Amino acid sequence: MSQDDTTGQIRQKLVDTKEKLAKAGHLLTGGGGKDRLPPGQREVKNWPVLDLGIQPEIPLESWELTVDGLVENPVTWNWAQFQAQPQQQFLTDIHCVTAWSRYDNHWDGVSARHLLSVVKPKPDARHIVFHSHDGYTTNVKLEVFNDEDVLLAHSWEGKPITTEHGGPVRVIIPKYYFWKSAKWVKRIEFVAEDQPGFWEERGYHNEGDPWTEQRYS
Ligand SMILES: Nc1nc2c(c(=O)[nH]1)N[C@H]1C(S)=C(S)[C@@H](COP(=O)(O)O)O[C@H]1N2
Ligand SMILES: [Mo]
Repeated sequence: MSQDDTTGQIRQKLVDTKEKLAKAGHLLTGGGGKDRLPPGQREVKNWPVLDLGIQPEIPLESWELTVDGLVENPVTWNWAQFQAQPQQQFLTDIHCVTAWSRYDNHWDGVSARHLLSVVKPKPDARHIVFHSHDGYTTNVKLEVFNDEDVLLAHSWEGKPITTEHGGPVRVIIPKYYFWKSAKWVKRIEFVAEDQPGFWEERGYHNEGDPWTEQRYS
């Protein structure tokens, strides 16, 4: 192999790596020239656990996710069916309303965009309610869920998401405070009228954009 060919190969590797990084960076919350840390937040390296005092254990054999309401094609997936959906990797930051942010979380799971392509929301579907095994609920507009960085995650940093962090499957909505990211999700319901969830009924903001500090209502 000539010197030139070898250099060419090395360069291509560099380009590939940078392309991957650029693609990942494109999915980062707060990318596109903004500061990375939203106002009033501080960066943490650990991953705090927040819940209502219940951490439901759901064996994979009995795990199910139902997606229903105002959709053309409601589905209930068991674990094998969920795993059979196209799997994608995501790299996102977490911003919790209790003022911690955690950068560069690697997730594996099924994209919201894929889920939407399967269930096909009806025209009158405007809002989504997430229902979890601990009785927790949270709400977002359909347009917030319908984003390229939103997913149903089963793995974090290459390992199954632990029970305390919402495994087997939790929602990840990176552009909003983390209370919108339902742990132990069991049902995703499409509705016409907005239905405030657990924290939204208890003084949290109905939206939750960290960049404009939509913390409390
Ligand atoms: N099912 C469920 N999901 C939930 C919660 C909860 O109590 N139950 N807490 C929310 C809040 S307030 C936060 S900050 C994050 C915490 O996720 P973590 O424990 O993995 O950091 O989960 C959100 N999703
Ligand atoms: Mo939170």
